[in-house]
Amino acid sequence: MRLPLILTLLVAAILILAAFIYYYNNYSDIEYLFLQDQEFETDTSASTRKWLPLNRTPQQDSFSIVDSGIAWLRYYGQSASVWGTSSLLQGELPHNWQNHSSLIGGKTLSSAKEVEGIRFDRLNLPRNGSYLMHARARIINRTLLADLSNMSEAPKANVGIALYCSYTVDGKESNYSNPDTSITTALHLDIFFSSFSWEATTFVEEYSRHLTEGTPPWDSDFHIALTPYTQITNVGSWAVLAIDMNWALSEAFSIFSENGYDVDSITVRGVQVYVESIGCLIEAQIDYVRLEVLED
Ligand SMILES: [Ca+2]
Repeated sequence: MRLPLILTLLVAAILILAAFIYYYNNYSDIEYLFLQDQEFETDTSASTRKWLPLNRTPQQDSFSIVDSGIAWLRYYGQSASVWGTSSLLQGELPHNWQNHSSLIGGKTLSSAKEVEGIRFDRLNLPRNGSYLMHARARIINRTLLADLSNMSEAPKANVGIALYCSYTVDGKESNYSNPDTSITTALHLDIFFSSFSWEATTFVEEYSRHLTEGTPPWDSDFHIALTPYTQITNVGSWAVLAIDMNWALSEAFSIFSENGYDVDSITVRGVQVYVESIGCLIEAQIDYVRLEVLED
């Protein structure tokens, strides 16, 4: 009677060990997205700059620069009907819009190499709390500009980081660089550091967790917007955020699923830090955006 019991225990132990090895190997296969010049140390005036200034819906008194260790972004959003952005780009935007420098990826920041994209699989995401985005930023100015009677929606002002991704459905990858903006080919994943909307007489915090589809002629892509639990609320003082990338990536896949899209993986191909607004002035500074992988 004893031998079968020992055998059973032995087999159970081997199975547990095999499961552990499988689990560990799977996770250790993950490659992580990092950023070049995540401390903003190379000024945008330098030819070796890693971040490219961009301005969508250009307006007077708007700019995006990296200077003396700080990314400084300002968008003067007078329009009552059109969003605009001041941003800094690294990597490639969808539809062949623009590209600059290169994202880096790998198992650690020190071993990360230039890559076209970093893929995250729905069924094999970085563990909860193991992959963090730290950002230090402050809002310099947030002011209502538009005449409220002309507004088609509430004036809004956001600061954040956008991950531009191709995606796969049933293993088939979207045609990220397709210049035809009437075709859905990309995910724009917006993670807000600060998100405010004008209500009656004041700015109030917005908490986003939704998917929208782009409006041509801009694009027809998927846009997922996420606000972390803690965001920058006051104007003037520096704030430090720690965003769990497991949360952001898991939420993106959940939101796709809730909207009926069965997406298996996303591949980050471009990143922008930005301010954006409609009907408001928004000005912010970012000291760093550090992506960090924690050891076991
Ligand atoms: Ca810095």
